[in-house]
Amino acid sequence: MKLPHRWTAQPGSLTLTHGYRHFELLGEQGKGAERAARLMAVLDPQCRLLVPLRQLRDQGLWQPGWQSLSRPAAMQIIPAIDLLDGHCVRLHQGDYDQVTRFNDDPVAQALDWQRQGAQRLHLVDLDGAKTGQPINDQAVKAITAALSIPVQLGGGVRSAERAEELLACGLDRVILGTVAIEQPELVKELATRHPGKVVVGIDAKDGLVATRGWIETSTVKATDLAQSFEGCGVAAIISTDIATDGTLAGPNLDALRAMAEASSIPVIASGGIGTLEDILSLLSIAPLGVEGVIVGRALYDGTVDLAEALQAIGPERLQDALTSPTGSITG
Ligand code: AMZ
Repeated sequence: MKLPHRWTAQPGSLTLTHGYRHFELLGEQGKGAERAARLMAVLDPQCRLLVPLRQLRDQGLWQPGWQSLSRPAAMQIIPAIDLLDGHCVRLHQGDYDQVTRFNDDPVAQALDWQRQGAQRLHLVDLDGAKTGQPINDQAVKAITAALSIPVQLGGGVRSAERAEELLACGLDRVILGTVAIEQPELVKELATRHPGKVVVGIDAKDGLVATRGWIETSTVKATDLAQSFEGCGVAAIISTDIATDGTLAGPNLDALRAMAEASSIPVIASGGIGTLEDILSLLSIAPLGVEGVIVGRALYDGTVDLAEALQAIGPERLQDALTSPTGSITG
């Protein structure tokens, strides 16, 4: 019997888990099979606990301190390249009329961030997001071929054929935004066919989901959309707060906390990072399942140094956050 390590506590158990929602259990040497059988009896198919943690504790199946001690997940810092007509740009709050052009050589830019230690690259085809057409494919494919780190792409991925074409070209993950709201079944099918490869991009304006280059806003709550993909194999949710995107004003921690609480799918924070302190502030919600952060303008402007940030957010720092929760985690 293969027992997963990752667990999600029921909301009612949060006081018992000191606010931890997502955590890992360690086996006890020599008692793996017996423990697994007892644990399987209190889990649903998505590995959610069906009973309060108190009951597990009373049965000797869980105790504070078991969580994530062997394999702390790292908070990934993911540099972003937004492509508009083949150039590296940043928009202010996603507004196509407020463009800053930073580099005309996207491959050189991508290689530079890989050289500085990035473990993953986030690409956005802004023309694709607006028009649904793959306008920046030449740059996307050249970057994917040049880099050795995994590359993910969002913007204009609106069909299974397009998603699969990109994965076949070597993209590690495809990000689906507009179709997540317009054709959720497509996302679920793709996530089932390509485990670990499908990410949902949820871009929110005042908590409501925006689509098509953020030109349209829906009446769907971002947290409801996140919840609707629970248990269907989506690798992560990229949660973007449009009001802070491209502003360097700091992340919207409340919105991110709500997104992390809405489902057990890992959340990648996007929008508003301006300083190293902004990145470190996310550690307070890392135990809720926030596993990465996308950084764009701050890297181009030099207000965040990628190598320094990667160093600062190393596993030891994260371990501190996981083992010493603060009041802000439990809210
Ligand atoms: O900045 C924008 N206006 C913008 C942007 N960065 N509009 C869309 N996007 C990104 C989303 C997501 O990664 O954050 O494009 C992707 C979604 O594209 P689509 O085509 O699936 O809705």
